[in-house]
Amino acid sequence: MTINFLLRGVAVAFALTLANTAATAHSFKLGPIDIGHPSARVTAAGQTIGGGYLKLVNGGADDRLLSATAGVSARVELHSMSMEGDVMRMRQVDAIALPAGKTVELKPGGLHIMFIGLKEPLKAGDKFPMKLRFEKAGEAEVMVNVEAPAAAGAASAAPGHQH
Ligand SMILES: [Cu+2]
Repeated sequence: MTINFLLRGVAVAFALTLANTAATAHSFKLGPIDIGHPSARVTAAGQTIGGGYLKLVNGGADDRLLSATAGVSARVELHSMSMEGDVMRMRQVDAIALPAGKTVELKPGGLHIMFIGLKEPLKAGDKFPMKLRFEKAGEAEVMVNVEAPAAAGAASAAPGHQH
């Protein structure tokens, strides 16, 4: 399944979210892979999808993130996002490559986890478990922190991770 969505004016909201994540960092370890600060963006009432982010540091051999699962939504997908001209395009990917010795960041505007069919809105301060499956390192369960964009006033006026 491929999804293409048009997103405009999202760069400001992404920058604000990145600035927010350092304050409450937490991380998990699975063999040679460090899983840094899994987080999800707060969602509005009635919003059925949400974005998930984390930082993967691979201290071992080449690996791949194959899937993520969580009870908060009907489905969880791995997505890529890129600018084509002034249009943001998002599509599902089969896996996310983790080359040996490299850091891969899932973040707003780039690779991310997508929670599809949310059962309830994600509220700031909530935490929920998510399972990650890697081709070689196996499975890890991490806790995802739900976070609001840093500057709520400014961010609410801008389009967020809406797709
Ligand atoms: Cu997405």
